[in-house]
Amino acid sequence: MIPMNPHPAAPRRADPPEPDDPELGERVPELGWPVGVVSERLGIAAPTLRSWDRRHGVGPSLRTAGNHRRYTELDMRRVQLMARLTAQGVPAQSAADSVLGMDARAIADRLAAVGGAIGDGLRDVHDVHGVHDVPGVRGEGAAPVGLGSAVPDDDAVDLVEAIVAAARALDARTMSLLYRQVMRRRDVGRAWVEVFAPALRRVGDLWRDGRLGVQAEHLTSELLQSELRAVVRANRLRVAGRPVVLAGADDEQHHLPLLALEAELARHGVASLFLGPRVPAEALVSALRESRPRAVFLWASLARPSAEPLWRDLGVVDWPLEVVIGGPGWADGIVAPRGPVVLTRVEDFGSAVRALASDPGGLTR
Ligand code: B12
Repeated sequence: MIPMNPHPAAPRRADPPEPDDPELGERVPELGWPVGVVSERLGIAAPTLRSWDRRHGVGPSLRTAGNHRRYTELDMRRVQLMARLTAQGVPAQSAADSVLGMDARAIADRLAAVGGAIGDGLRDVHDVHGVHDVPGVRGEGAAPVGLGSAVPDDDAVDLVEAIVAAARALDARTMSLLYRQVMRRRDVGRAWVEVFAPALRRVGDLWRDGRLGVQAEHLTSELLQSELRAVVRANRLRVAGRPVVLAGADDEQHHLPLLALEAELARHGVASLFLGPRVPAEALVSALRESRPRAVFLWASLARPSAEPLWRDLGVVDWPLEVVIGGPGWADGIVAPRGPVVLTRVEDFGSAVRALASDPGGLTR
């Protein structure tokens, strides 16, 4: 038997979990796997494996007494995920930061989600995209932003991961390229539901858990705002008619869902009067009286006060107005003021679009 020594040298941002952690069911093989076997099993060239170990710290956690590298099963899964991320166009360092920040459970979940048991799944990524030629990532500007046709996809999970990795690395260029890749292959509604909202949730959770700085959250949302606005601009000649009003509730700084809605509505030819975040109730009511829209959408991520001034102020509305509210901040059981206001609560993006579009049939255009 070859005596094993823990590899003390390479500094790791997140140490691998204890190999015999019972929760993970992970056991160090009696003999770890040498580079050649890992290369064979995963279909990754040995020099690439050595380079990932040397430069990025993603490698074997064991060495023999003779200093030969030995990979555990967990090391292999980490490498496998790294390969998937780099195949998505994530720079190696960002991918390494991401996989080194994950525990065994998170890595297993990511791989399971993309069908990546050891020994399978890699070649399909290589075959479909080509490791160094990911469509959309490097071929910037090939298709109009946000106007791509809806094609079935199975890589949303990888894209979410790649965006989160770029956020953690504050890698603005990669993040923008990923956003464009997402929208090149999906319309903006699908992009929001399948990739952007899940990525935002992950970023928010990492921030809450102290594993990502607020600067990364800002970067993620700032760049996404640009991309969503580009969709609005690209569709500016399509929109017509009386605009619907889109606004964030008073004191509500989160407004990405409003931008995504504006973009999707624009795609369907629906004009919006976009008032942005933190719209005081009084100002909103003034805007409604001036523009007399058919519908207004209000977003709230943060919990609204129980005495919402808006419901009282809406009493002045004297034309048929549909007030659509969305976001987790709204309490249950809100009652619309008497009069011509109809209050609708929507739970998801698609319902919001349907509620706001004047011509629901147009949604299939
Ligand atoms: C980006 C972001 C920011 C950015 C906002 C930039 C911008 N222009 O919007 C910045 C950095 C400014 C920010 C600030 C803050 N943030 Co913030 N932020 C986020 C983040 C990451 C994304 C927000 C977003 O766009 N959400 C949209 C989707 C992803 O939200 P969702 O709740 O998951 O959506 C649900 C439904 O609404 C539905 N859905 C999804 N999309 C859509 C679309 C439509 C139209 C509809 C109808 C439904 C729908 O599906 C989901 C349910 O399954 C969230 C994380 C999160 N989970 O939302 C935190 C989050 C909302 N923020 C949070 C906090 C605490 C703050 C701050 C208070 C922090 C602080 N101390 O300063 C401030 C808020 C200040 C204020 N007064 O508003 C918390 C809120 C916790 C809570 N419930 O109270 C969150 C949840 C992070 C977390 N996990 O803790 N934030």
